Amino acid sequence: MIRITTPKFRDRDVTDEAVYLNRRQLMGGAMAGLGLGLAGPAMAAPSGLKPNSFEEVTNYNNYYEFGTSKTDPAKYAHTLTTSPWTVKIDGMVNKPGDYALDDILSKVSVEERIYRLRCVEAWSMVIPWNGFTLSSLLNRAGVQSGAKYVAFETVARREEMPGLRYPVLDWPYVEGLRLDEAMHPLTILATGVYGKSMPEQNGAPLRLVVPWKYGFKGIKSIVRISLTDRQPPTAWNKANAREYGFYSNVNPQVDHPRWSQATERVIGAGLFGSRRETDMFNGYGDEVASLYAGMDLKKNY
Ligand SMILES: Nc1nc2c(c(=O)[nH]1)N[C@H]1C(S)=C(S)[C@@H](COP(=O)(O)O)O[C@H]1N2
Ligand SMILES: [Mo]
Repeated sequence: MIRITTPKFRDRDVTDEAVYLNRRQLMGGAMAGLGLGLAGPAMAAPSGLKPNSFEEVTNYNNYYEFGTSKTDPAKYAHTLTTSPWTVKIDGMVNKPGDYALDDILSKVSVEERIYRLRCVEAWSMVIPWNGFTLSSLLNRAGVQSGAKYVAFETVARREEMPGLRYPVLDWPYVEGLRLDEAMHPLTILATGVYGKSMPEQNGAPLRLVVPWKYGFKGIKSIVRISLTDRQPPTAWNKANAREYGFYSNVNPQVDHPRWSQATERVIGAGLFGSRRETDMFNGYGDEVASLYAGMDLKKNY
């Protein structure tokens, strides 16, 4: 189900994880009894997902600005100053400018979206995000008719991000989507997990989530969103174009040059984890396959 919360649903409303799961079950039962559900986009595709624990979601991360090990972000990302926060929206929009995060949040509705996250490294989780559709923000900024792509940029602060000392990637981290991908109702800007404001290690205060693409498309701690008519450069593609394409749709039939993408390790499933078969478009094919009709997905990886 989609649980609509107000944009101000922050720390003071913290729900303990056990209570939260319990309440979800109760709501699920109530909704089923009323014959509701399966209407909104969040209910479509993989249903009945059991979220990973808050512990797993916040202690096994990729955020290279804070180090390259999975436990570095939880250790170091708390040094990031996330308030005040502004997002520059520029390029081919009618209302360019510096948008304060509070102002952005005051005009959108924050919902819960429980999505699979499939990392290109062949592991996966299920994460209960809180967020709002990227389309709602882009519509507010007024996308001009010639715009074809959306470019995103992560904050880059050497004083606060120890990983910037190492040239692992060409900082700042940048990402991009085609405009129709950006406007798709499954594409969200996330402001939290488990009903709590976004932990720094997960990309506070605002990060992208595109559930049918590999996790690295979900750029964290966004400070700039630009509308453009040219396909924008992306951080991992610049680092290794053969291994990481612009589209990066989850696809079990297109292997990474160094490993298979046919299966994935499920984080937290048993002592040694377990494997599941990877789904085309990460299980969201009914919603998004039409975006790629006629495209050769082996070439456009
Ligand atoms: N700025 C930035 N965004 C990033 C990354 C990063 O290193 N820097 N890592 C990406 C990768 S590889 C993944 S799998 C997801 C992980 O998100 P999570 O830690 O919230 O699960 O964030 C993505 N966003
Ligand atoms: Mo990833």
